[in-house]
Amino acid sequence: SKSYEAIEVSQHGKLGLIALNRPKVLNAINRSMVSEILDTMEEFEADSSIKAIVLCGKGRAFAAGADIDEMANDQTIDFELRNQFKDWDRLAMIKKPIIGAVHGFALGGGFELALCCDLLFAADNAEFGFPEVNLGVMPGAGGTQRLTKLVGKTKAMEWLFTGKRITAKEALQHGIVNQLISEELLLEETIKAAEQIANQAPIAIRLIKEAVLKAADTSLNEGMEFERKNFYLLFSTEDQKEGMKAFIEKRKPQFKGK
Ligand code: CO8
Repeated sequence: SKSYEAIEVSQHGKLGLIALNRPKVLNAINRSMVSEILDTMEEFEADSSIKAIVLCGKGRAFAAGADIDEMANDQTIDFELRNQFKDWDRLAMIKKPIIGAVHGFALGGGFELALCCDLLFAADNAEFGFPEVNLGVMPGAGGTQRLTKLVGKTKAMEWLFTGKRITAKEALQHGIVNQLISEELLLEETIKAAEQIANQAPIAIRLIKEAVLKAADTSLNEGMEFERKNFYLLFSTEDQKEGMKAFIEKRKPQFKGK
């Protein structure tokens, strides 16, 4: 298997697992970490044995943000020439479901990465936040947009202006996370939930993800048209025939992802 600098990669049945792995710096996200994550996700995307992706952090945090050491001396034009966020755009193109498991800190770029997950499970000790303002900057990988779409202007503005941390409980109340789990059980329970999704009809899951993400980006009418086309499209899958036949025959469906 390949070796990585900043992540650990494994396969668990139908799941592809990515663990952020710079525990000494609380998984501070440097540029090579982002490109390793995306290279791996694209490999998972191309691997038909993998149906869902789990993202977690090693050590005591999910990720405490972008690597400040790497970024401290950057100039405006460095970002422009490097096209710094192209890997984050690749992340938005991943069609398989991404399930995040957050424990400890998910700050700055770490929070942005968490917000890119389709489902998010959090340990009771998870803390989210955008402390960029304390560094004289602001989020750059979607934070102002995704947080605002998710929780609305009022809380987004407050959290982004103050940099204050959002507790796991608050994150649950505001719909940032799906469920809280004790830290010891977090990964195990996240894997169980991901396995359930991995056992659903893969093309249905894929088109659901696409349609839900579309909702954040489009008017209701356009979104409905998009949904409808995806709904029609599923009737050319074998899994639709199998799913409905199994219901009628009162048995469990055997989905093939075709
Ligand atoms: N970058 C680099 N190193 C870090 C980072 C980071 N973001 N966070 C923690 N570390 C390092 C610390 O420097 C420390 O290293 P060392 O042991 O060598 O001194 C080690 O990790 C452990 O951290 P602490 O000793 O500070 O641990 P504490 O438990 O005392 O504190 C905190 C934990 C509160 C999380 C604290 O480490 C902290 O405030 N970290 C910085 C948080 C932050 O400001 N994050 C936002 C960064 S800016 C950002 O994310 C912009 C996003 C833009 C786009 C995204 C691109 C990826």
